[in-house]
Amino acid sequence: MQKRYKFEGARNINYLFIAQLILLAVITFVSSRVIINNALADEVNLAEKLSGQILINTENDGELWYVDPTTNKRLYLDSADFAYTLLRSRAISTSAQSINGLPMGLLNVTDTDTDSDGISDRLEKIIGGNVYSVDTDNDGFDDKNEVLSNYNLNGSGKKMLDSTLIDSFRGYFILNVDDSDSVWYISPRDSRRYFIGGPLDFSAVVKQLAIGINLQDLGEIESEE
Ligand SMILES: [Ca+2]
Ligand SMILES: [Ca+2]
Ligand SMILES: [Ca+2]
Repeated sequence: MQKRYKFEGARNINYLFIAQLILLAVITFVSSRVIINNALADEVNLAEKLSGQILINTENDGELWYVDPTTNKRLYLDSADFAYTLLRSRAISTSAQSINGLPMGLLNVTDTDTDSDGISDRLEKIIGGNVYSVDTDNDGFDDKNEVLSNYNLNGSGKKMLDSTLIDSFRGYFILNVDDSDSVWYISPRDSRRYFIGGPLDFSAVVKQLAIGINLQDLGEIESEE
């Protein structure tokens, strides 16, 4: 009888030990899944946070990246020329009316500005400004102030902004379907549209609106390709 009890006791201990091992394995598995899921969530969060932004790698010769807002993956931009061609080819075509419903920002571009009102001739021609007058509609408010305050620079009244459109275009490059020279970048930093008529304008966007990022954070955003 004693032997039998000993045997049963040993068997009980074995069962207990095996149960503990299984529990440990389960806990390890579950906790590692939690860690992995948290890491994945961080990646998603950073990619989402930087969606539509232009990034400068602060640790690798200022490499440029764009986080495509459709995929939240990063795209390598080899040069301003390359970036302009690539991002223009990806631009969403939309109407002039839609573009008009987005607030406008101005880039510091060294370019011909005949009337020195702070808006280049190229841009004035796109937005209906007079390149020979600092106050196109002669209402006492200069063109630059009207543009930055969302007033009509060539007529009375304030522009009607469309917050739904601003939300849906934030971070994208858009193209006026009726005017192939009218390409705009909607910066997620200030939700304003910036005229991108060529590589020069893209370089100005980088200087004014790009965000510095280190290698580690960059590695958390999935790369396209
Ligand atoms: Ca001007
Ligand atoms: Ca003007
Ligand atoms: Ca005016």
